[in-house]
Amino acid sequence: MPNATAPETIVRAACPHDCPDTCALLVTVRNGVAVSVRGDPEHPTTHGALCTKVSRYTERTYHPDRLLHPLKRSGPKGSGQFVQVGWDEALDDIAARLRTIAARDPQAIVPYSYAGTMGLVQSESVASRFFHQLGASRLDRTICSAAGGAGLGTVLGGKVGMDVEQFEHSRLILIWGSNSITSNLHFWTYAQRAKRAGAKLVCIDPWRNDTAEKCHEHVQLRPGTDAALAYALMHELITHDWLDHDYIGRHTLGFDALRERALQWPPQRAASLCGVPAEQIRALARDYGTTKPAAIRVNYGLQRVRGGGNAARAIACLPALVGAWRDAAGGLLMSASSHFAVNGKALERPDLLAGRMPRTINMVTIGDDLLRDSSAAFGPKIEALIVYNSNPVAVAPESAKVAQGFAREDLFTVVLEHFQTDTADYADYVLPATTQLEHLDVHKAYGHRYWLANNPAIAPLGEARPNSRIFRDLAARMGFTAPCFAETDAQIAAQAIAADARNGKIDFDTLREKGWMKLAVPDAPFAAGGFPTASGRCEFWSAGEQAAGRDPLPEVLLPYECAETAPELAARFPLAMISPPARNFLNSSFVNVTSLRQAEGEPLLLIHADDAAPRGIVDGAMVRCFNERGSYRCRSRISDRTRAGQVVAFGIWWRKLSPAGVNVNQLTHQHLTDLGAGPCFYDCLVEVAPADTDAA
Ligand SMILES: Nc1nc2c(c(=O)[nH]1)N[C@H]1C(S)=C(S)[C@@H](COP(=O)(O)OP(=O)(O)OC[C@H]3O[C@@H](n4cnc5c(=O)[nH]c(N)nc54)[C@H](O)[C@@H]3O)O[C@H]1N2
Ligand SMILES: Nc1nc2c(c(=O)[nH]1)N[C@H]1C(S)=C(S)[C@@H](COP(=O)(O)OP(=O)(O)OC[C@H]3O[C@@H](n4cnc5c(=O)[nH]c(N)nc54)[C@H](O)[C@@H]3O)O[C@H]1N2
Ligand SMILES: [Mo]
Repeated sequence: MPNATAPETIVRAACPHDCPDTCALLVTVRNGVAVSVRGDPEHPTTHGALCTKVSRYTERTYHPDRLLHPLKRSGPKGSGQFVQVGWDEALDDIAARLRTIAARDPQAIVPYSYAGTMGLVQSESVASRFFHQLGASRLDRTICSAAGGAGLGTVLGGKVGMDVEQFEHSRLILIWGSNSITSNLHFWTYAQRAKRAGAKLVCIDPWRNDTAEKCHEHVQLRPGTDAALAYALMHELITHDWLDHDYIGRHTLGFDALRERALQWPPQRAASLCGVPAEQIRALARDYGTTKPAAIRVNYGLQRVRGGGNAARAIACLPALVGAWRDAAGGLLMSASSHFAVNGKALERPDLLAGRMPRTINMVTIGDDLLRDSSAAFGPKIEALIVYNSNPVAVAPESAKVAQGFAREDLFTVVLEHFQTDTADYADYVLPATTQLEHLDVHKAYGHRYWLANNPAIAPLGEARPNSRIFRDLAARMGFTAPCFAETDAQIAAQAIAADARNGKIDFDTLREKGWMKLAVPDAPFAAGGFPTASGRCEFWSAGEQAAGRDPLPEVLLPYECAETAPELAARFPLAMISPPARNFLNSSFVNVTSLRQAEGEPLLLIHADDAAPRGIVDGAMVRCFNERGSYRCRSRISDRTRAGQVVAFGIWWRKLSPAGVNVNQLTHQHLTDLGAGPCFYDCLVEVAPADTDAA
C-alpha cells in the first residue's frame, strides 16, 4: 500500500487513446505508484477535464487482470488456455518460427495493428522498422478513417481544417456524423460556449444521440445519404445566391461543374432519399448561407458506408462556397492531423525494404484474407500474424470469419496486449505490454493543434515491456543489425518531430518539460486560399480522381445494403443497423474495466416502437439481431431516439463479455468504401426478433 505521507511527484503525460481530444495528463505518483490521473488545467483544450474512461486510467493500469508475464498457448486455439513462460523462451521461439516462415516468403508474415495507443513511438516506429527489414506484408490501416480522409484529401488536400479552439466564436455549428458528447467531449466545451453566446447548433445524425439532444435542431437523415443532403444544401446556396463569388473565383477549382451537378439536387429530391423534410433542408441551407461565421464539425460517423468518401467530399465543398474559411471561426474540421509535420520516414524506415515491394493486406478484410490460400493474385497464404495495439477479433467486420481465421491451427499468432482480449485468446504467444503510465512517447492529435509528450510515471508492472522494446528484442534475435534498432525511445520520439515551419521551435526535450506545445499554424489557415492540393485551391473538381477513373466531382452513392440498391435483401432484413461507440468504452478498450462496464450495463439495441410492436418486442426484452452473416443477442430499448426502419446497436463489446459470446460485428460485412478502401460498419441490414423465438 502506498504511504499516504510519502512525497508526491507530478508527471506530465498524454492520453494515448484513439480520440480527437488527445488530452494533456498530470499523473500523481507516490512511492512509485500512480495514485491519480488528472487533466492538465493549463492545457487549453483539456482544461483540466477528463472523460469518464481516462479518469479511471489507474483502475485500468492496476487492473487485477493485467497481463504481467509472457504466456504460451497450452490448449486448442481460441480456448484461452496458456502457461507462463520466460521472455527469453518466448522471444527465441517466436524468432525461430518467423525465421522459418521468412525463409520461404516473408510476406506470409503480417503485422496487424491500429491505434490502441496513438503514441508515435509505441505504434509504428520500431515495429515498422522490424517488418520493413523482414520484408513482411504491409498493412493498410483503414479501419477507422480511410474513406473520410481520402474524401477530405481530394477537396482540401489533406487532413487540415479549423482550430477546435475557434469554434467558440462560431455563430452556427453543424455537428455532422458525430456524437461529440461521447467521442469528442472537449470540442463540446467550445460548442457550448458558442451556444451560450447565441450560436445555433445543428446535429446531423441518424439517431437523436446525446449531442443531438442538446442542439437546437436535429436533422435525422437515413444512414449513408449525407452526400445527397450536402448537394441539396449546395442547390439552395446556388439558387439563392448565398455564395462568396470572390472566394470561389480566387480560391476554388471546378465551380461550374459542381454548380451543374448541384442543380440536379433540389431539396425535395434529397428529402425523399434522406428521409428528412424538404423544408428542413431549405431552412438549414438558409442558416448556413446567411450566418457568419459558420463552422462544420464533421466526424467519422458518416464515412462508414459505401459512399463515405464521397460524402466527406461533398460536405468539404460547403465552406468554400460561402467563404466560411475567411474567418478563423468558420470552415470545417474533420481531422487536423496533416497540420503536424511528422517525420514518418525516420520513424518507420521504409528504406529498410531495400527495393522489395511486399504486398499490402487491408486490415478490414482480415476475415477473408486469413481464410485464403496462396494464389497469384493474393500471394502466399498468411502463416503468421503479429498483433499489437488492436483487438481485431472484436473490432473487425464479419467477425465469424475473423474468428474462424484466427482459429486456424496452422496460423502462428503473437499478440502484444495489456489484457486477455478476444484476440489474445487465439494467440500462440501473448506478450505483456506496458501502458501509457509505464512508457515514453510523443503524440500529435487529430482534433487539436498541440504536440504532447508522455513521460513514464511508473516502472513497468510485472514483466511488461514497451512495444518498442519487444520489437527491438525480436530484431536482435532475427539478426537485424541496422543501427536504428539500437535507438532509444527518447531518440525515436525526438526524430518524430520534423524540422518544419509548422512545428515552430518544438523539440522533444522542451516538450517533455512543458508537456504540450502548439503548432505554428495560422488561426484561419485558408483565409486567403493556399490549400495543400495540387492546384493550391479548394478542389470541387478533382483531376486526381478523374485520372484514377473515378468521378471528378463528389458522387452520391447509396449504401450496399438498403432498399434502393438491394431490394431482395431489404425484404428479408428490413432494418438498417448502425453501431456507434458506447460512451463508457473506447472501441473495445475499457470493456473489461468493471466500473465502466457496469455504467454501460449490457449490449443495447435501440428500436423504434413501430418496428418493435409488429415483431412482438417489448422494452427491455432480450432480442436476437441477425442477417445472413450471423446473429447476436442484446437487450432492446424501445425509443423514439431512432427512426422507424433503423436500429442502433452500441459498440464495441468484447465477445466473451457479451451474451452468446459474440458482438455486433458478427453482422457487419467486409465490403469497402468508395474511396480509401475503408470499412462499412454502418451499412448493414438486419432483422430483429425476440430472443426466445427462432424465426429466421
Ligand atoms: N467514448 C468514446 N469516444 C470515442 C470512441 C469510442 O469508442 N468511445 N471512439 C474514438 C474513435 S476510434 C473515433 S474514430 C472518434 C470518432 O468517433 P466516431 O466513431 O465518429 O463516433 P461518434 O462521434 O459517436 O460518431 C458516430 C456518429 O455518427 C452517426 N452516424 C452513423 N451513420 C451515419 C451516417 O450515415 N451519416 C451521419 N451523418 N451520421 C452517421 C452515429 O449515429 C453516431 O452518432 O471518436 C473516438 N472517441
Ligand atoms: N461495429 C463497429 N465496429 C467498429 C467501429 C464501430 O463504430 N462499429 N469502430 C471502428 C473504429 S473507428 C476503430 S478506430 C476500430 C478500433 O479498433 P482497435 O484499434 O483495435 O481499438 P481497440 O478495440 O480499442 O483495441 C486496442 C487494443 O490495443 C491495446 N493497447 C493499448 N495500448 C497498447 C500498447 O501500448 N501496447 C499494446 N501492445 N497494446 C495496447 C488495448 O488493450 C486494446 O485491446 O474499431 C472499428 N470497429
Ligand atoms: Mo476510430
